[in-house]
Amino acid sequence: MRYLTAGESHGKQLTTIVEGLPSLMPLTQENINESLLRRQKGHGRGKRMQIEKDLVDIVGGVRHGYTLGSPIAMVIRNDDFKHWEDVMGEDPIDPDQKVRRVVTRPRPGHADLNGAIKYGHRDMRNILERSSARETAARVAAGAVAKTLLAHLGINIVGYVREIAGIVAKEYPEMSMAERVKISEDSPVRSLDKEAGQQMMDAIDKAKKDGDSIGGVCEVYIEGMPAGVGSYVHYDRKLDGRLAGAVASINAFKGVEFGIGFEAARKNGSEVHDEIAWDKERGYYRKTNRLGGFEGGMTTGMPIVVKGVMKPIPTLYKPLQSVDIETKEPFNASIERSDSCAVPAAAVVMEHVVAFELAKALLEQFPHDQFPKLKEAIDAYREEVRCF
Ligand code: EPS
Repeated sequence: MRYLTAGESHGKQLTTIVEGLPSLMPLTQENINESLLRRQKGHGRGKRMQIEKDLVDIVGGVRHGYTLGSPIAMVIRNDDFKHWEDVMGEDPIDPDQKVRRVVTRPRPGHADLNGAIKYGHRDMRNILERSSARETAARVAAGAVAKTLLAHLGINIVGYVREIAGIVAKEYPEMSMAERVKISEDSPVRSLDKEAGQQMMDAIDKAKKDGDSIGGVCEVYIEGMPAGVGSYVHYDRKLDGRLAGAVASINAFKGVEFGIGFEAARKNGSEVHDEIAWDKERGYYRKTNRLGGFEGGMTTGMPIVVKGVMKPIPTLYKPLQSVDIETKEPFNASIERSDSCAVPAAAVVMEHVVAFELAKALLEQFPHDQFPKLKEAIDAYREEVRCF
């Protein structure tokens, strides 16, 4: 299974194509819209999210509520396009027509300057329109399809916020999946820890007032993946490696951890590795889950716990120095609108990006032309693992 996205932030629409999904899997627009709506929420979002109401239009690959086995094509329209038609239209323009909203001042921390150098654009709008995190809506649509597949296989996934601006939410290793989903959904910053959540909101309000932006840490938690998915035999088949790549590819993400992650560097081996146990009902399990559900590039059958670090959004009201590419003069980069913190939304993006990689790994490992046969094969494998 693979996916492609296309579309510019203030262009007509975002398009997503997911290819390689089995036939006969129940899938509705609601499955995807629920995810899109979650991505739009969160304390700290800017004015753009008041303009957009992200709704998907499935335009291929689904009939009467079931997948056909053909590529799934999805469209999310940009409501803001109506304000940008003359700037973002696809038709050629007269050579003497003045283009509006030309960008010649690269924002520090953005793709603007490097992208302009690479693609030879003097108007950096051609870069920022695509490098914008607006694209994550299209990725969430692909991930929502994957998440639906996982849910039908009894694999559940949720993303929430662990940290914003140095305020760290408590860890709840015993918390059930249902509670994680409900509590994070009810929190404006997707925090499982109410007290820390309030402090995070205060920090976001302060950053907004100061014209600054703040980052944080998202965590994605998955239950129900069978042991032995992924592989140790070759570098590009290690599933934790693939997840790390996918997470690091999210806009503004700078680091990835599994389980106790970087903390492992400061502990002895006996404090890091998880002891193996067995009982009749569960089969093999680990007494702890410090490695976050992976050993040797494969799932252990324990919950998968992945963290991703998001830097503060680089589009700042508070100006940072840069250089105009036409005049070569220094100037202070400032902007008209931005999010002061998008970490809660990024947790939803990360959840969907991870869901896609997990679903993809399952489809590589099990026969997957038809969904009922995939489910049958995975159920049989689970029983095999239990009795191994
Ligand atoms: C973004 C800048 C803002 C954000 C946008 C990402 O958009 P605008 O330039 O239109 O104000 O709102 O995020 C989204 C549109 C979205 O859907 O998440 C950026 O520069 O990355």
